[in-house]
Amino acid sequence: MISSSDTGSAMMTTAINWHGFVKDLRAHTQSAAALNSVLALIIVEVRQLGICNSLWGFDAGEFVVDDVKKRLGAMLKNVVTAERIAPARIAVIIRDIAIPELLSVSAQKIINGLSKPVVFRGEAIKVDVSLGIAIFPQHGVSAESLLCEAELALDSAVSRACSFHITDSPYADKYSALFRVHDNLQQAIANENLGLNYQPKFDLKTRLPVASEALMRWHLPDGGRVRPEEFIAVAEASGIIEQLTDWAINTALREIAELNDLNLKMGVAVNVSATSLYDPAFILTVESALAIWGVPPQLLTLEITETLLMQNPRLCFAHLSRLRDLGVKVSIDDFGTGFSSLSYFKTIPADEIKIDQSFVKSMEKNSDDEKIVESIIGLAHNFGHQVVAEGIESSETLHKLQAMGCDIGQGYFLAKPMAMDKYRHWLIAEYG
Ligand code: G
Ligand code: G
Ligand code: MN
Repeated sequence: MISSSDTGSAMMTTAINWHGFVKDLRAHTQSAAALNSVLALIIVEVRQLGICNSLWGFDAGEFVVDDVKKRLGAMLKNVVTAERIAPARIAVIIRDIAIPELLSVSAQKIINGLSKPVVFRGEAIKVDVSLGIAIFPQHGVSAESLLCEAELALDSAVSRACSFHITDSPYADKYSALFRVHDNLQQAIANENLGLNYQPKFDLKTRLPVASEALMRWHLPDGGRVRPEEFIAVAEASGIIEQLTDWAINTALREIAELNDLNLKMGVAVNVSATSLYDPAFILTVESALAIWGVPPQLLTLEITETLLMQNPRLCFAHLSRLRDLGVKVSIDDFGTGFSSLSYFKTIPADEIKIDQSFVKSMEKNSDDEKIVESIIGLAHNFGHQVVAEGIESSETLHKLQAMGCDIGQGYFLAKPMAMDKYRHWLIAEYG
């Protein structure tokens, strides 16, 4: 955030807010994906800030950066964020780009707008900037990849002594790659090349399995498998995610109904991504899938990541409440990484909190992580939520979690994800 004083002579500083910026960028790329709109990320580097510092002092350097940041925020329309992300770099997000080809005009406008010298204590300081630009979704479908592209573009501008550079090489490639993945996923659904693996979740008191988490796998014709991290973001950006979520819920319920018929009454948890939860039709999808497969709603849990929840708590909470009204359970996934505030926590419409596996995995080595796990368990219990620990990889971790009163456990030490055939045989052999 800006902390500044405008007496002109006092110190003026703009704090570096990298983490805040990345969080903002994630939120904006995700809402752009949901709205099918284009956004631009521009990184502006103030050149020769070091020289400015040594000629006029650090106050002057800070003043220049602050001034550039303010001018950037005011210069273009649709600027949603302008943050200092490094000592000499300010990143700007522009949303609703109608014609990406015109971004070179915006770049020129920025360069012109910043060419007027900054006046500091009577000195006119000339500011020289370089710009790196990347466009969502063409150049990157995640905040991280977009940042990389913009940084690379900036490096390229600096190294070629250009005032700005818009990522170009992967432009056409990535655009067509997006469509290729879209087509391939559509075929994968049609040709049944998608599958679900089931990883059991155990009651930690009885050590009996109570449910499983359905994890999507994309089987390639050459025998390879693609993990969801690699295609969910693309599926969101290319608009095929609704179909995927629909498929996952229906497949999980169909397969769970088959287990029920064998008297293996197991719940199932399905991961739901941002775009699907925001879609008002999603509630209908869930309701009709439950009816089609005749599965009691309390056997279905929907896992929503905490990060997604915090992007638009009001809308998410409203949709989650309606899902809970159907009798479906809601689980907050990867909890502890999404910075939800405690004031939200008290109103989260959830049945279950899943502690992020990063804390659980390092509990043995890191006593801070152990404290975090223990605190989350206490917090969740105080609010009447069940707690799941995922990523249990050793008996030591398991015993500690049991001693802490954690309700449910999931992890490689207990059981790995299995295809349905294997999962069914495993259930019958161990508990049938
Ligand atoms: O096994 P694993 O690599 O399967 O899962 C990686 C990530 O992908 C996890 O964060 C998980 O929540 C997510 N994931 C797995 N299956 C699905 C799915 O069906 N839909 C969505 N949206 N995410 C999934
Ligand atoms: O984000 P989500 O909680 O949905 O992620 C589940 C992911 O965690 C899946 O990729 C699953 O395969 C993985 N997973 C489950 N248990 C363990 C474990 O004990 N160790 C590790 N490394 N990964 C696990
Ligand atoms: Mn999950």
